Amino acid sequence: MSEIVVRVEDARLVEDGGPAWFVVSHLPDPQAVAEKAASAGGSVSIDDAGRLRALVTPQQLVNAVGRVDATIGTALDGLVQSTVRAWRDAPGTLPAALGVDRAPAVMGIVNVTPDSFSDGGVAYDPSAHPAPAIAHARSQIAAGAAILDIGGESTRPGADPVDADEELRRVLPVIEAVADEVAVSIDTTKADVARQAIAAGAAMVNDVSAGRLDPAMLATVAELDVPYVLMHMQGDPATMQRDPTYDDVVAEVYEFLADGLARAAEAGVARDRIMVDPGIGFGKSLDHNLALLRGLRQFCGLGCPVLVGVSRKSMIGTLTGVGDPGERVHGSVATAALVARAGAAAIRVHDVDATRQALAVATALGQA
Ligand code: HH2
Repeated sequence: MSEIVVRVEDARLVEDGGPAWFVVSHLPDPQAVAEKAASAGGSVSIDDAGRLRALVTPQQLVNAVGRVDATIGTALDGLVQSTVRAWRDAPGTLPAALGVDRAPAVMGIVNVTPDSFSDGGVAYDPSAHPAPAIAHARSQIAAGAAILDIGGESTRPGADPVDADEELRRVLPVIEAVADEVAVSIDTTKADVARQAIAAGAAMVNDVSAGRLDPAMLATVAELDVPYVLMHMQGDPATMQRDPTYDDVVAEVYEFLADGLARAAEAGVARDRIMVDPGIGFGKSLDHNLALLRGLRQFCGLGCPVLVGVSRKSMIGTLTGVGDPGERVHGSVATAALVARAGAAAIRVHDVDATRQALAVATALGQA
C-alpha cells in the first residue's frame, strides 16, 4: 500500500479552532473512518478512488482515524499538523543552500537551445556560443532574477533529444560565467549533466522528470546535497500533450509529488532541499492547468516551497488569443502575480523585469 497522503483544501478557520477541508488518500478503511468522522459532526464523503474528503478539525480527523486504527491515528497526527501549518505559512522559505531570502523569487529562464518553444535561439547561436548565452544570462540578472534556470535541452513536444555531451557543451560555459553573480539552477533530466553543472558552480538541480528519466538522478542529488526541483509530468515530453487524462488532476498531481518526496527521501535527499512544481503544461489540458493553478495553495501543504512555470506557455496563448509565444508577456505576468498571491515561492519566467515589477505590487497588496 502507498503511504497515506493528507491534503488540505482550505484551512483558514483552523487558527480560530474551526475545521478544515481535508482529503486523505490511501487510508486502509476509508468507509470506517468516514463513519467515525461523521459521528463527530463532520461533513464527509468518499470519492471513486477511495479518498476521504471531510470538513473536520485536525483533532477530529486524527481521532476518527485513531478509533479505526490506533497506530495509524498516532502516525497521522504529525502529518495532519504539519500539512495545516505548511498550508497556512505559504509561501515559506526557499532551500537555504540557494542563498535567496526573498519569496516569491523570480527565476529567470536561460534556454541555451535552438528549439525551445518560446525563445529558442535567443540565447544560443552555435557559431558564437557562448557569448550570446552569457549576455542573455547577464541581462536576466540585471533585470532582477534571484535565480537563473539554465538548460541545454528543450522539453517541448517534438523537440530533438540532446545527449549529455551536447547539453554540457551548451550549458557549462554559461554556468561558469555567471555562477558567482546569481544562484544557478541546472534544468536537466540527466544525472551526469547535473553533477558536472554543480561542479561548475550551479547551486540547484531542476529535473522535470522527478528522477524518472535517469535512475541515477535522485542518488546523485543526495550525494551532491543540493536543492532539487521535483516536478510532475504525465508521460514523457515527446507524447505528453497527446491526450492527457485525469479523474481528479489536483489529487493525482498532489499524490504524485507526495510519492516523489517519499522516493527522494529513500534515495537520501533531505526534504528541506526540495521544491515541488505541479508542472504546468506537462501532460495537461487547459482545464487541467487551470484546476492546478486554482488549487495551487494546496500544494504548499506538502511542506516544500512551490515553484510554478507558466511563462508564455500555450495556456496563456489559448486564454488571451495570442499565438506568438514571445507576445504572451501580459498574460504571463498577470498569472505570475496571481500565483504569487496563491503561495508560490518561486516563479520561472522569460520576462524577468516585468514579473519582478508585478510581484513587488502583488506581495505588497498581500501584506496585512
Ligand atoms: N517548464 C519548462 C522547462 N522546465 N521546469 C520546471 N521546474 N517547471 C516548468 O514549468 C518548466 C521547467 C518549459 O519551458 P521552457 O524552458 O521555456 O521551454 P523548453 O522546454 O521548450 O526549453
